[in-house]
Amino acid sequence: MKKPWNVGLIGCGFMGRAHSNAYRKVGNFFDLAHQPVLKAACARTRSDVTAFAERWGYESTETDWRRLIDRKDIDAIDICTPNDTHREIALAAAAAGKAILCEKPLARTAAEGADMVAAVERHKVPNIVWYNYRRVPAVTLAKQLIDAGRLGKIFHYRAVFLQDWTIAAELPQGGAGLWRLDKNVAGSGVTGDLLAHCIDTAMWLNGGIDCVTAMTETFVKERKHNLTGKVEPVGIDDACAFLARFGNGSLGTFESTRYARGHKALYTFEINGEHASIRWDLHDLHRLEFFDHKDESIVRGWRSIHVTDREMPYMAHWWVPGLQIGYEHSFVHQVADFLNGLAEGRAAAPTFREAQHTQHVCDAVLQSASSRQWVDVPSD
Ligand code: SOE
Repeated sequence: MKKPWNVGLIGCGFMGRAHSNAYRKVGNFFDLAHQPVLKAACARTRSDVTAFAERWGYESTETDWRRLIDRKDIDAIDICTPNDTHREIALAAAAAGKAILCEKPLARTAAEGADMVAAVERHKVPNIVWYNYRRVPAVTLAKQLIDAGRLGKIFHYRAVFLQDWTIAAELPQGGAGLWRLDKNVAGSGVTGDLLAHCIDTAMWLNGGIDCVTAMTETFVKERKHNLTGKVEPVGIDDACAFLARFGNGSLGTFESTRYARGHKALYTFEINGEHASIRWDLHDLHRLEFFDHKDESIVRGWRSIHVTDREMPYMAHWWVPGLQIGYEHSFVHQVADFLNGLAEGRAAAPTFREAQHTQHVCDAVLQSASSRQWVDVPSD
């Protein structure tokens, strides 16, 4: 008999849907000691949360997240709200002894993140941040190949995350759906939203980043604010490119923008090592490209590995070899790993403390862009 694990989800937007889908599916595909129960959904607007709860099968609703956290029948709080609320909700949830699953980025700044790390560690509550791309099977396979030494010494790490949805100058900032353009709410633009993913994956695959030098640009300087109705300065970075030095001696280049016409979510990375190289592309997420210099020269070349065999990460839980899975499955994998960790009394990555390293890199990137200097990344 599985143990019920009661989830209280706060925020009913895009990520609320992605996480709810994962809670619903995970028990069908993974053998777990716990079964997620969609106990309560919470959002400020009664009609929104009622419709969301009906669609996804939540047993009850709340419109005040503090009431949700006070409830004795909730084991875990899932934070899917805009970034400016993460710290306050996490601190209250930790004090109430709830497990916490927090949407990325952990916080707007490393200072906020530090309070969150301190709270979950003080109250000893299980915690994780939803950096979901780690759990795309092809990305996890890249990690296994690197850890097995197949690339040898790593020289280069190259990542981009390109979008084009904010090019129109008439697009307002702020409010539902557009809070990512409001610096007070989001904390930053592409750095915290998109590069945070690239940084998390990069440090997981290639180790810590020592220092960075960055440039940012805000192409549209003023936008109407949806909440005030006034035209206000835009504070976020629309685009950011930075160079990084990793602790292992390799060089990193990172670029992100919401102004790359034609790209909706092109996240790619390439890693070049002494013996081999690896390349991955979110638009073809079930494939890992691999070049091995040890291959015989007459057949040497980039191979495109279709990551669907049972021996490949997570794939034994899904269909038969050759049939691929997609974006939403990375969230299912995260819940499975988190619950396995819970059952075995160990943390699943990235914990708040691990995700705080990404906050430090983001802060250093933004600091470097404004000072035009190389900035060292704090190590804790
Ligand atoms: C932004 O458009 C966004 O939805 C990010 O917030 C997500 O984290 C990313 O995975 C896709 O793009």
